[in-house]
Amino acid sequence: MHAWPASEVPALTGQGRDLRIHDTATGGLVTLAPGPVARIYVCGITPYDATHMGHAATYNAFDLVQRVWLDTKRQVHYVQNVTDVDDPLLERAVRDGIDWVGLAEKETALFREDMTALRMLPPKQYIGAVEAIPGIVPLVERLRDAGAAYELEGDVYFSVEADPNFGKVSHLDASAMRLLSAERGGDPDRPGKKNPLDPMLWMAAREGEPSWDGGSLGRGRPGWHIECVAIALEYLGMGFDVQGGGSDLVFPHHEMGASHAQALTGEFPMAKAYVHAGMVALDGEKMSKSKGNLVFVSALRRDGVDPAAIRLALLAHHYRDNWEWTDQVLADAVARLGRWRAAVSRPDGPSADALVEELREALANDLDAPAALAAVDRWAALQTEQGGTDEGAPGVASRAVDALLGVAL
Ligand code: 5CA
Ligand code: ZN
Repeated sequence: MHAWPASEVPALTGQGRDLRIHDTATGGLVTLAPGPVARIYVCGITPYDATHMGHAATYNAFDLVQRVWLDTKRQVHYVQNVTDVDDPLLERAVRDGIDWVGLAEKETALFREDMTALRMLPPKQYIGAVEAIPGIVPLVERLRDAGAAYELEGDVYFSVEADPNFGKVSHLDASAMRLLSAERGGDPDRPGKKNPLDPMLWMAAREGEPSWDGGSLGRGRPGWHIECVAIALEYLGMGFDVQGGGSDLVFPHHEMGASHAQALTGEFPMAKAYVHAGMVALDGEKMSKSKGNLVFVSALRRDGVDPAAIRLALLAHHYRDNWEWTDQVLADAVARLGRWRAAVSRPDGPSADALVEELREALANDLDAPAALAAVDRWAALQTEQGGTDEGAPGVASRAVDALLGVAL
């Protein structure tokens, strides 16, 4: 699949900082030391509805990760998937009496537009589940042949018992895992499974549903977790730097992904850091396509909201916090954008050199975007109240805000 166009990232003078970030698997901060090419996999959308503020907040977090790395003069190899065949997508197409392929294409196209408007850096490879099937089938065959997978009425399940490190991403107990599995696409109550938590790797063709040639697996379609593992291992390889997503992906998705990868390669962990963004809520409940309590990026854009203000609204929250979208959040962001734009529109001002360092420090410290915004607020207030004589300062400030926060002033 094609991704979306990249906005330019200005190079800043001085030295970028290495990123310290929270790793769910170890439960603490890790300082990442990627090679010259940092590798990141971020779980993409299931395209059955438009991009909402929760998605945008999660992608914003991983965009910041890349901006910190780029500032250290590293290159970034970024891979993202699109779950363009899965139960919720097929169910929505049936509900609305539309073609599932057309639905996925339409929502993916809208996602690209939203990401472009928000100045999110595009992945180098943007890979759909359907196009990944030829790579998924041999992995499932290998897992089966190694005894890490088994067949149940034509479907193929992964055996969590095959992984000595199972549980080391989420650290949940069995009962919590069982509840989350049932909530998030698993089938713990299906009779005949070796362990209720075992996730499906390959689903045999169902009447009226799309299916693909699965070689010795028979016709069918891939399970969810193996999709991301196949794509990540093909394009990034084992031991990449960050696997990212919202906190609703900790279990089962990222736990099972680590397990599949462990059974395939004998190594743990698949990613050096498992990084998870908090959940954005609306009216007290997690924003979700299944509940329908949604604020869409595209709807705000249609209403004339500047995408830079949407981005500032996201940045006003720490990525690991759960937070609530309200009209006030947006109004505050619009006001802040106005203040910042006024501050950089003057030809001179107070020196912004210290501001650049404050932004670097804030983001390197577990992506503390609210601290970064507070630093820009202080510089903008000084500019407004006292001004200054440094001729390059407004340019330095706006380039730093663009490069590190993705906000064009
Ligand atoms: N296709 C899978 C990942 S492989 C999937 O979870 N798709 S999704 O469309 O449901 O979600 C896309 C991303 O947005 C995921 O990282 C998910 O964790 C995140 N996300 C979904 N809802 C919210 C929310 N309310 N707040 C923050 N992030 C969210
Ligand atoms: Zn994923």
